[in-house]
Amino acid sequence: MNSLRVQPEAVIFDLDGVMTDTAEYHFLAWKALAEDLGIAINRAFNQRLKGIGRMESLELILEHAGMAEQFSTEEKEKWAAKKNDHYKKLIRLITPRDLLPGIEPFMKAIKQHGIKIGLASASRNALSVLESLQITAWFDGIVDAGKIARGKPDPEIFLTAAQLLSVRPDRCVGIEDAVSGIRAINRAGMFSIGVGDTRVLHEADYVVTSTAELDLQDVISRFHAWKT
Ligand code: B16
Ligand code: MG
Repeated sequence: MNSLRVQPEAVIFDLDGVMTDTAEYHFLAWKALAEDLGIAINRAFNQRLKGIGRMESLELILEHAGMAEQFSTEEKEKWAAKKNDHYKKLIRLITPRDLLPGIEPFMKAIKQHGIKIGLASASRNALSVLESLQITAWFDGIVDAGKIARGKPDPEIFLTAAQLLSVRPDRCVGIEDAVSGIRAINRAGMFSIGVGDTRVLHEADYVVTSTAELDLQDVISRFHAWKT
């Protein structure tokens, strides 16, 4: 029976919040920067920053406080660089033990099935994070966020990953913790898996509350059902 199942040919991962909890470090760094600017942000607001690029995140924080017009582009770049310096200090603490639960066995199973693995992270720090986690070699294709013109929810980053892997988008599974990321996967015509709160990620084809629930056989069955 199994051989009749339509199997995905690639699984494309988001990084922050899916493979490791850098989403928390991004939050802490933005929260500190926002405090410097006299702005309070909480975890609920942070949901809107997940998956969104650095400058866009700063714009959202300033808009949230009605301060969008107060700074020049130069000043905004300075604030964004300050956040990034803080974030880079926090990610120095990352070790292989910071891989989220279940990710390692899930990736090993994907490899054993001859399915390709891609990375579609909006982060320009993605390579350092992968190095710290010691998982760079697991990937068959890593998108360079610096070369992506339109951020999530635009599908560009996921479509670029599929192209790098030479796999048709409708043969790919995308995994994301952000609403913007799920929308990008859906718009790319891929099967979307959300990691997090079902109420927040309800646009995903399938949602797990934790990466520990990711099971390749289950993903293959759901992908098959989605395709047929
Ligand atoms: P950086 P992902 C995204 O990574 C984060 O979710 C988002 O919070 C961050 O602002 C963005 O990367 C840019 O990151 O400032 O390091 O370039 O979730 O797409 O892996
Ligand atoms: Mg993410």
